Amino acid sequence: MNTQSFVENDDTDCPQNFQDYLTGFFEMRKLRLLNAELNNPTSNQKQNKTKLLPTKKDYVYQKIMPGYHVGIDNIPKQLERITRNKGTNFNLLVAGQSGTGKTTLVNTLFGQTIINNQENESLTSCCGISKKKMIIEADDTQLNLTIIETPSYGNKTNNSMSWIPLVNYVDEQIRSYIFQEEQPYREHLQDNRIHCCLYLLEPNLRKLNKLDLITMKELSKRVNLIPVINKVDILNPNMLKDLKIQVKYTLDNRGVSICQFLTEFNNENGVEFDDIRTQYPFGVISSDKQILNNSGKLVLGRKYKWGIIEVDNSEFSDFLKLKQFLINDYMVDLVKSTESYYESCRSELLQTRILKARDYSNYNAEEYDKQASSPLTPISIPPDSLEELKELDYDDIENNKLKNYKCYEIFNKKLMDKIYIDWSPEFMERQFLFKKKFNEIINLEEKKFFKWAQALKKKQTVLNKEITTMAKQVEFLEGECRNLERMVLVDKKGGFYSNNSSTTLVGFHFKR
Ligand SMILES: Nc1nc2c(ncn2[C@@H]2O[C@H](COP(=O)(O)OP(=O)(O)OP(=O)(O)O)[C@@H](O)[C@H]2O)c(=O)[nH]1
Ligand SMILES: [Mg+2]
Repeated sequence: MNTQSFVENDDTDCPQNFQDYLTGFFEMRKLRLLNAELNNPTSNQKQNKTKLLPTKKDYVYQKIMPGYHVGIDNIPKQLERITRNKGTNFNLLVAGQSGTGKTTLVNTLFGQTIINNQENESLTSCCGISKKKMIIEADDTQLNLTIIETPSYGNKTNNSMSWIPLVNYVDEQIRSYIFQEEQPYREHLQDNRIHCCLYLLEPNLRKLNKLDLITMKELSKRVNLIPVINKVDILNPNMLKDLKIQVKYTLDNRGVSICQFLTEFNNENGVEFDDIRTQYPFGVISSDKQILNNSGKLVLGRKYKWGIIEVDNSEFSDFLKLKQFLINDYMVDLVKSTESYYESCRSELLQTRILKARDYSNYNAEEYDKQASSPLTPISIPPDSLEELKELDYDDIENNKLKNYKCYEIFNKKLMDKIYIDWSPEFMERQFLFKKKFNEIINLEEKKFFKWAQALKKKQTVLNKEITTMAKQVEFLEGECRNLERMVLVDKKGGFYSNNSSTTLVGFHFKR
């Protein structure tokens, strides 16, 4: 199967080189490794050795006396009670281009209009991302649900960079949580980390949009991604089958991983979630309108001239499978697996902050000037703090214990955010475009200046010639003046003079 042809504008839409650009924590890792290599080529090996998490190997297997009831079998019930009382937080990102049916699908999943499109505009909205928090209660159980949507996604004339704010938003939620955890009071800690992303695709039989592909690829590195083809009611079963095969094949071949974190998490917990890997993409029909079905029952569905389709009719739609996976079976697993991803991001960020400190403690202004491309941006660190940074053990950072906190204090959120911005593809692209524009302006001005200088030179030559001619004329006229003076003198003394034209005076010799 040829996936090349299934991706729209493969060579022209989103810039190829940015497809492999990494942002956020991936960028951080790149920066950290680069810094480590620049400063100490052998440091990578040293860093890898630190692994402090206790493993099951540390435990001793203890048998309980037969007939004695310890009560550990009640732990699941206790957890159930806690979950019932506290509720479960679930942050669901519903992404996809405008009009793919994101709002409708969310409403269909929860069986009522929990979001409406008018309201969407007034929700907490930033960079084309809207967010709504709600508490859903059913059977004594509470779900603290946050729906993050991307209204009007892909509506720009040039969408090559549209995916970056969305991906940055996902990273920012993790970064924000890490920094919130460092605060002394954590009661108001807001957990906005994305647990799962439903990415909605149009039922387009011809092409997979390039923006969709790159967004899914980048999101799949960060969240549990589930691709969904919506509005499959416009396709017949064979068309839907073909489309699913095409989409699956393309995503597999373009490195888009489905629920990657769930997979990693599964391996650790000895569970296999094969269904999600074999069944994706889900082809669904969504509708937030209730209609009367043939048995006279109100159901969610769509009405056509020829009849009706219920959204949960498994013959035409995978809606039930999706709902089963997302809510009934694996919601907690999706949340838990995000936690393990968070751990790796947290460790990445903290390590980067320590290694940044090492770089600054070795910081040499002259060296910095020599390497214009150095990833170090000068910041002002008080001299005593700099001394403290110099004293830390960077080869074995665990030796520093709480002293490492000094690094976290200096390389705080503000500074780390700046580093992220400096390294983000969007910033780099903008920097590149500004530099290009600046060079174009300089070239244009230089050309103008050159033309102007040439014209001035020409003018100068003409003027010089004029000056020479005029100087000659002046010289000639001065000569004439002198002759006339002499003639006047001769006349006064009673000598001879002529009234004729000046030419007769040329070469006239006076006797004084
Ligand atoms: N035929 C059909 N139409 C659908 C389906 N799902 C949604 N729609 C229609 O698609 C249109 C757009 O749906 P929305 O839910 O507003 O799409 P959106 O992705 O939220 O759009 P933005 O908020 O602009 O990004 C509406 O008219 C929906 O009724 C479906 O499964 N089948
Ligand atoms: Mg919407």
